[in-house]
Amino acid sequence: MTLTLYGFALSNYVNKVKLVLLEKGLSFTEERVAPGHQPDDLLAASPLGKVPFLRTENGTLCESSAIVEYLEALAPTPALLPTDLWAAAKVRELAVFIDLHLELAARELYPQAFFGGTIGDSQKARVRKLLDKNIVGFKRLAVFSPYVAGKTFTIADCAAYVTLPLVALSSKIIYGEDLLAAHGIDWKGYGKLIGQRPSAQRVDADRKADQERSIAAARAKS
Ligand SMILES: N[C@@H](CCC(=O)N[C@@H](CS)C(=O)NCC(=O)O)C(=O)O
Repeated sequence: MTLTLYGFALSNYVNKVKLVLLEKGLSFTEERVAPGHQPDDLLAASPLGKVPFLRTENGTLCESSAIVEYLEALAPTPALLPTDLWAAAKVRELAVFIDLHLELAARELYPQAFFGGTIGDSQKARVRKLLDKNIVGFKRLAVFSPYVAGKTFTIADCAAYVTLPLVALSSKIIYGEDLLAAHGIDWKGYGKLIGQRPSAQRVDADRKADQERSIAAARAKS
């Protein structure tokens, strides 16, 4: 199966999928696509212009969670979901929770935290309330012993590893307080553990290289 991952190395959702591809030892190529600037043929693959999407011999697939599920079925070993049905459902529950209730809430802060924009005070207050509530909820579900869903590395770790630093960093920049740490989540310790994996090291190295390329390109323009 020929697999091509479309996106860019700064994207957390792209990196979630890339972690799965790397963990499974699947061979794949990457095509850089900047978000929101897609010609019609790419919009056919990802109708909202979002990344990632995956091209396979069967066609294209968007939405990182659908891609992850497809890859798990395509290459069942090493397994990133438990074989027990219920245990697998609990891992999926946590992975969805991370995307919907941590990442999507924190995402509202990114324009000001990372991209030089501004967001209003009422938005900041609303997101703060939501994050406080959702992080407490996340703490109830997450296990961290040592992996986010329990004893084994799973798709929930692929979501957590790319999301937790963004929640921590964006809240620190906007509110002056890392809300994950404030709620007692040792995301740095967890990040160190996952960061030892070759898959995570590759994702981190690619992200840094992409960041440096963007900075150099912006400098060259000015
Ligand atoms: N639910 C989507 C979210 C993907 C997403 O939001 N990707 C961002 C990059 S991290 C993007 O493409 N944003 C551009 C846009 O929304 O126009 C997924 O899981 O794949």
